[in-house]
Amino acid sequence: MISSDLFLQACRREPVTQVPVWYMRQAGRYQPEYRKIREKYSLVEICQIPELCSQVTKLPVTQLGVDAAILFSDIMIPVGAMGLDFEIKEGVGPIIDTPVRSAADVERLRVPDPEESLSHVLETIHMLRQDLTVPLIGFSGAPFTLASYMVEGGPSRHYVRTKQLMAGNTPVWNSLMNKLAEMVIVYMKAQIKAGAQAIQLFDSWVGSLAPDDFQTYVLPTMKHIFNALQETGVPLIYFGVTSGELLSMFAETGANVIGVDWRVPIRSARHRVGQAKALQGNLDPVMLFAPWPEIERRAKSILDAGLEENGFIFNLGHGVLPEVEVAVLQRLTAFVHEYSSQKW
Ligand code: 1CP
Repeated sequence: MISSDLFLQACRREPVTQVPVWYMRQAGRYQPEYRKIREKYSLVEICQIPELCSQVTKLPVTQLGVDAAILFSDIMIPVGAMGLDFEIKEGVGPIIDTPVRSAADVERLRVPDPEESLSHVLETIHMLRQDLTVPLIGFSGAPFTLASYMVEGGPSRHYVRTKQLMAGNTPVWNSLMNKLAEMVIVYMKAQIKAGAQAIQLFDSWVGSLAPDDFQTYVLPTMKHIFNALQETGVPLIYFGVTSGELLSMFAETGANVIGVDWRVPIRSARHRVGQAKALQGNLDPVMLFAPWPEIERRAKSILDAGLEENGFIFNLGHGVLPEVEVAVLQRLTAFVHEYSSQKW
């Protein structure tokens, strides 16, 4: 089958005939079909059954007409393969009963061999590449965000224990970051080898750090990861929420595409990351509950700024919320395509 390359072209900052669009969390609870599957299977079960997982991954591609598919999985899946048990609690998120807090806890974590302990993920990717007509994005959580769940034991508001470990016991923090970096590198290389055509690293909560702390405790790890993945040749995307003040350092990591949340206007983001990177974003996901003319006005303004340079991918500033109507995302996708192709 012929695959539409709009998304990959935009990642490489090549000229495109219309702006590609996909949505973070484009497979999920806002879809009646997904909710129906979830009546029978847990999130982790869906991830473990390649037929089901590829069906869920493809759902938004046909339903919304987006230009990329993102593997359906969760950032916690490889954490389980590192030997740390977790559960996804309804309405809460990932919960870990035995958090990582000491040198011995870090020592116990294994860097998994994805071909062995994550083979279901790789098989799903193989299956998806057989019949997808758009590029497939693989992903992983980035070390800081993964560490936040591992150290706190679940979602957190202030990341007290995470920051305590980081600033108060830096050698243990560094060994945790190193171990997570090795996991991310082997896992992403395995996903790419299986067929993933781009990679996004979700560092959702790294924006909780002051810029100096990001620079000291996270940036070297991110540079190491992106440097190791460069040789694969696939576009590498780095995304974090509330990361406005970190964007210039995001650009130093070696990522090719920077995901921007809604708090930073696209023109300012371009200024901060420079001309060499593509940008992805950044409609406030809560604005999908606004009346259509308001959504359209905001999408237009994002596109007007995005289209000023090559290398723009339309997305939300964070994931789709479960209460969003399918019809709104369908209309938005069509609008982005139509408006940006007229501009061209
Ligand atoms: O079964 C369910 O519907 C529960 C909700 C849910 C879903 C749909 C969870 C639990 N994970 C997922 C799938 C998921 N997770 C995807 C799907 C692929 C797609 O985009 O279509 C992705 C990319 C993730 C990645 C993920 N998980 C992130 C990074 C992206 C982001 O939204 O910031 C994070 C932080 C998680 C942790 C997590 N897993 C689940 C929840 C509810 C959370 C967030 C908890 C918290 O607020 O800390």
